[in-house]
Amino acid sequence: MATQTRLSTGSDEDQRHARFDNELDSIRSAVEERIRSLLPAENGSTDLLTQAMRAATLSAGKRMRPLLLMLVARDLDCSTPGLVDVACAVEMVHAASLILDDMPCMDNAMLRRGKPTIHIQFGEDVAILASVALLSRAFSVLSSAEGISPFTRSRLVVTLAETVGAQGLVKGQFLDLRAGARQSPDEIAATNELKTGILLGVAVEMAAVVAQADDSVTRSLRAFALAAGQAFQLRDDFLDGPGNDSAVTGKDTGKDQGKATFINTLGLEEARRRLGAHLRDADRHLLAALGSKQRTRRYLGGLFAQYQPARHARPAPGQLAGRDQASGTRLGARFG
Ligand code: GRG
Repeated sequence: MATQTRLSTGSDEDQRHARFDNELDSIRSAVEERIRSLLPAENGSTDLLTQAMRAATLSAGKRMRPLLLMLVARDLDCSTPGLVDVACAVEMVHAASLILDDMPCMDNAMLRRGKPTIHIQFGEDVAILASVALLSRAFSVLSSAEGISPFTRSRLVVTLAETVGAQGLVKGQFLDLRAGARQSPDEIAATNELKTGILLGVAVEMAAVVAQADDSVTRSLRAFALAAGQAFQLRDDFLDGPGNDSAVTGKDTGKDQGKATFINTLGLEEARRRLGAHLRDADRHLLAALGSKQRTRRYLGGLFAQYQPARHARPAPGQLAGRDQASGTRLGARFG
């Protein structure tokens, strides 16, 4: 009897992992399928604009923002069908921003998601147009999302527009490009918030708006996303560092040389410590927002379990390729 209980406890845990992995896969597939149908269909081999839009959104990204949006909504017991469209709109904005970020006048990157960047594949003119077209498609998708009231849709549109604009993502990118290599830790954190945290923040905020969550829950969710965004930007900076292989990360490395990042300014050890502190903050805010609901927390735990910056910033073989895992430990505990 005792053996049976032990065996069934072990297999329950495995089943829980498998069920969660399936849930993540099915959200990713639903989002990708929906993006495919929301974008214009390719009209022959000369239709470079459509090809570029589809390549930028449907290439092998993690879909972190749509996953966070959908998981937070499920943790808030909301399953409105239109949520997938809201998630697709956020992913389109993200893809539009990556196209521009990679261009020669910005990061001048050659490789993204294991493939040549969009301007390398299609030309700079097409890349700019594809980015603008994706951005405008994102807003049209949001303004007609199924099963969401006109009032809520207009709130979503305003929220996303303010996130992208001159006080949001665009400002973050401007600061990243032009603020210079000598910045204080607070200035670096402010740039990282605008560049990365703000789009994670809008994803969880839009889930809260659709779920009609209380203001206090929405505030905690936003604080969670901003802390997770700081952690995620640090993870991204570690991936840019020496010893990382672009064959593993799928993108160029060394792009942060001469830039004000925490690693360049404060060193690897302090950057690693901050990453752990931000993850623990994220965990605290998530607990305040969602209590015992675990989907969002498990996803974030899995994302960071796949990458732990070693003291020399080189991921162990396969560290980035692992499956999503449910982390039983406190978020950030392993980062010191
Ligand atoms: C027109 C929407 C728009 C924006 C203009 C160019 C720009 C302003 C902003 C770029 C900001 C930027 C690229 C920040 C980096 C964020 C980041 C950490 C990207 C990597 O995200 P992942 O790892 O990528 O989620 P995948 O490929 O998995 O989707």
